[in-house]
Amino acid sequence: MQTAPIPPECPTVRVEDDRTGLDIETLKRAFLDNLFYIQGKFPEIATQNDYYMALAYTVRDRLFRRWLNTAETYSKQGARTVCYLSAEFLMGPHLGNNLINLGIFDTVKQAMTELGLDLDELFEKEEEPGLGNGGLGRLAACYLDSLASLETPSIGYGIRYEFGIFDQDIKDGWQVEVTDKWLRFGNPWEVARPEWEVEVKFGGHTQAFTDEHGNYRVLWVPDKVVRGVPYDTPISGYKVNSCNTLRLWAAEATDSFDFDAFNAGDYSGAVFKKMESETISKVLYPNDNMTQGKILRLEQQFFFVSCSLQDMFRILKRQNIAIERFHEKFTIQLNDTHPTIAVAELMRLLMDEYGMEWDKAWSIVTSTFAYTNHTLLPEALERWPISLFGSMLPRHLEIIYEINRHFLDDIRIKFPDDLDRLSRMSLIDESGERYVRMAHLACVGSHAINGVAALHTKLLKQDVLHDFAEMYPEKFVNVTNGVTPRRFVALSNPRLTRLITSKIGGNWIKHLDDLRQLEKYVDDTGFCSEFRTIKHEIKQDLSNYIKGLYDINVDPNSLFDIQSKRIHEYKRQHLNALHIVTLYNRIKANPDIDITPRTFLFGGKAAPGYYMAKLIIKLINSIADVVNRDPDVRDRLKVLFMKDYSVKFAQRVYPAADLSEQISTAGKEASGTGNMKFAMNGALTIGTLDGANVEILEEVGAENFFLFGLTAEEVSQKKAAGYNPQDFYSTDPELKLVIDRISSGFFSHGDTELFKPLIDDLMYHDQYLLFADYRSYIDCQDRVGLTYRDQDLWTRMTLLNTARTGKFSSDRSIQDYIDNIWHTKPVSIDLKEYVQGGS
Ligand code: GFP
Repeated sequence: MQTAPIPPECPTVRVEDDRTGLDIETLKRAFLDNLFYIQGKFPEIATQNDYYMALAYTVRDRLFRRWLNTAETYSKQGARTVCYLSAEFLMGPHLGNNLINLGIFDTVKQAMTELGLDLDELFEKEEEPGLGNGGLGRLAACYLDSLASLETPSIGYGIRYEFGIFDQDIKDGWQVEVTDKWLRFGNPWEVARPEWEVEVKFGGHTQAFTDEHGNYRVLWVPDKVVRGVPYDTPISGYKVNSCNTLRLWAAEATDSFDFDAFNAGDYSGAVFKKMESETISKVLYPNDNMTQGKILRLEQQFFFVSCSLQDMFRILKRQNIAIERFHEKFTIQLNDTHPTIAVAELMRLLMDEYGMEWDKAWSIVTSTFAYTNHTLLPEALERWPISLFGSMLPRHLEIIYEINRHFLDDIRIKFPDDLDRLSRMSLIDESGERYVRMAHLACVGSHAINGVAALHTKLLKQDVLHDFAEMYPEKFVNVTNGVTPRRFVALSNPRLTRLITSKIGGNWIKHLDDLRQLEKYVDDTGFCSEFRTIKHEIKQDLSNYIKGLYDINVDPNSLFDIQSKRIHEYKRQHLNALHIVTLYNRIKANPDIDITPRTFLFGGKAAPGYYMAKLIIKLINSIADVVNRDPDVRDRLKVLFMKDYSVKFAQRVYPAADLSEQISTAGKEASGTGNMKFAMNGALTIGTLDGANVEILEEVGAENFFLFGLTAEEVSQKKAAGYNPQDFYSTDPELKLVIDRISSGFFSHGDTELFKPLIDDLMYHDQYLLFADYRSYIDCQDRVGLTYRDQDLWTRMTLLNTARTGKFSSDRSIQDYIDNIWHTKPVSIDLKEYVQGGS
């Protein structure tokens, strides 16, 4: 759509103070104004949700000035821009985060109090956009926060799912999925931009033709066209004026109504096309490191990728930048393989829409893309059956074949006569049914490939992407993940934030390495006791919350032992369960045994189709039922599965933990980010040498970390040597007792069948080596229990954890991407007084 330039005679419009002012009186006035004019309510009839909405609009107004100034500055400067393509953005609630970033948290709290409202209650009203499954989507959200805070021009591109990750209920110990209707009360943070909609084609066939210059060209004749409508959300940076954009695409039918069908009396047929098109952005796939090869999933991927690339061409045009300079203007990060079809789509756009020849287009494509891999599980590497792919994206399949032809030639040159290598590396898997290998396409089409922790990158090069590391050693870099200290400390742990700031000033929120200055207080008994008191108060808060939600008493003096993350066999929540049963057995054998009281808390969702993960949830709940009721336990153990784990909930949980469970089988967890959030908030980690645990241990020091288990190398060796879990079962009496007790139906009302699939799997396969790591885990847990009794030592260790987690700020990760992959420059934003008109 054409923009309409402002006529010179247009008067200057001053931004109203009510939309920008940050003092208490202005905030109160603006809030009431929004309640009246946007929510259409007066206080007597307003609901808490109305108040939340009025406040959200008040804060959004304050972002708009920054947002528009930022967009205008980027546009004028034609600034090089990071485009972060991600099928998932697990943003978490916006309100609190924006208050922190704008530096108005305390003022707004005060304003609300003066109006008789409780800010914390308003926070609770926010429906969080759960547009992600777990770590990958949450990482994307942290990165947007850091990109804005580092004043880096960037756009996050994704899908505006109408239904995000399901809400989790627990019934009779089992997970039950409930639709997440996050948009039901409206979303005050987004702005629809229908004027920037684009069309996305699907299906049909291609036709070759010769253009007027005699060049070979291809025309794609689709059989379906869908509209993509962008919805923009401002992403504020921390105490800077920069405010970037998250642009999420919603699918709509090109003609919303089929009037021919309607007039012919086919009323349902008339709306069918509309519904079918909108299905594309209807729901987030609750996938769990498994590709399901579903048509809708590929449609979603292509849909948002095509929308986003077309949007970049629109921006190029508006900024008057030549198509040939696409890669100078944009650097595109592929967040996992989900957006990899972008490689073929950018080729198509450059060649078919803009008439560029192959070599030139390919050089632009490979200068533009970089690919982040997030997994070491081979089953998680996406591939699409050729038949499905070709019928949905016929032109892209042709392009991929052509990329492959060039690529296989390159392999032949570098590794002559190596047929095995050719078939291993080909973009097309021809070992059975033919598939397009998306990870291979990502590697070939990108100039940089990164893993998300040092060990992960090393293992990628060694195993999963070994051939590619030999072919393109220069492409591989590591970028260890990070998390934003704004949301995960400043917002979620205000008490700790105040204490730290009172000692070392507030700079650490932006320069997390400054936390090192806390080390000098490690022998300061006054400080340590304050540190400990804060942890205790937060545990008390969580206990109260749990009491309100579950009517369970949890003792804040007990050790809070927490494992919260998606439920997956490799993450080994069931190993944690085996430890609980071990302690329980010890108590049953000797009711007066002296053990450190513990509260075991679990949180996380299982993919709806992942039976074993759901059975693990049932097991934890079944153990909880018995342990929590048994009078012999005398409250020394408490077990709780906290339902419906979300970002909002996570913010309560991280600060309250004493012990963070990071117990995946070594070599399976790419990085982990929960491990970082726990450690920052002063929890000690019990963990394997897996993912970023390795680096956390390096930073905090081995003496402040509870390490156990086999290393990744030992895991491979053990498997190669023929691992037999029963060797451990038959030689470790405690393990045997634990397994026998579960098998006997003790935790399942005598039902010996219920947990049989899980137990049989452990006894006869144990792919994730729980039995092999059991003894070392239990011994390590015993050390944890003993150490906790020495509260001075424990506090010292926790303080050193917080002090040494600077490396795990997402600011550092983003700076690594900038330095090693993107090569962008910060652009600082001046806030103008006026929004439009001459000055
Ligand atoms: C995945 C990996 C994690 C990693 C995140 C972010 O998380 O190890 O920390 O991506 O890179 F498994 P999930 O999406 O599987 O939770």
